[in-house]
Amino acid sequence: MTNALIVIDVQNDFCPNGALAVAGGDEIIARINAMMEDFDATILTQDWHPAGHSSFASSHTGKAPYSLIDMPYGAQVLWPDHCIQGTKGAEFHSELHTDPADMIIRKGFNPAIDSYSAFFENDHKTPTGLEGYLRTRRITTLTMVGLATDFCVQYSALDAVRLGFDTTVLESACHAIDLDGSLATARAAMQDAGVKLEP
Ligand code: VGL
Ligand code: ZN
Repeated sequence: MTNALIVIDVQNDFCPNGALAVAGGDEIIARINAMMEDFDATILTQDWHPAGHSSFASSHTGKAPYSLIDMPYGAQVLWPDHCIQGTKGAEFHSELHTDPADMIIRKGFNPAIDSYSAFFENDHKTPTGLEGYLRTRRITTLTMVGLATDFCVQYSALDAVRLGFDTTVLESACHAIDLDGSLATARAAMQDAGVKLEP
């Protein structure tokens, strides 16, 4: 068994004072840093949108942040502008240890499709390349931590089990956005799909 720690989107915009701040988002960082040495590989993901991205409410006239829109690939939540390529908000939080990372995978750079999952864009078809990276490194077992539990962590974990990886979400090292009960829905979906939820 070769295991990897997948650290999802621990970026300034998802931490307090960020554009899409997750309450307590920075409180998980010390724990994540300490875990890195226990894994064969550490992989970081980075939400990385071009300005004017189609997941931004500001790109749709008359649409408010956190409302829903129908995209060709399905329903999409519209977000405040966040994690714009090259901005301070898109940088990793300064407390996150990035030197131990073997690989940093960026996602959400396609202007027309959002990408919550570290494996596939929100059309559930366009790969990010992470699957091939893990398989060629013979990594079979994944532990996921980071932000946000109910969006990028959830979608990454669901894709991971579907692809056959042994997948655990360590809930104390994640934080949720929790829009209209989305955390409870996400936990149930992950459990049903065979993701191991650990405190
Ligand atoms: C995320 C909403 C939009 C996340 C990314 O990292 O969970 N959520 N972009
Ligand atoms: Zn995003």
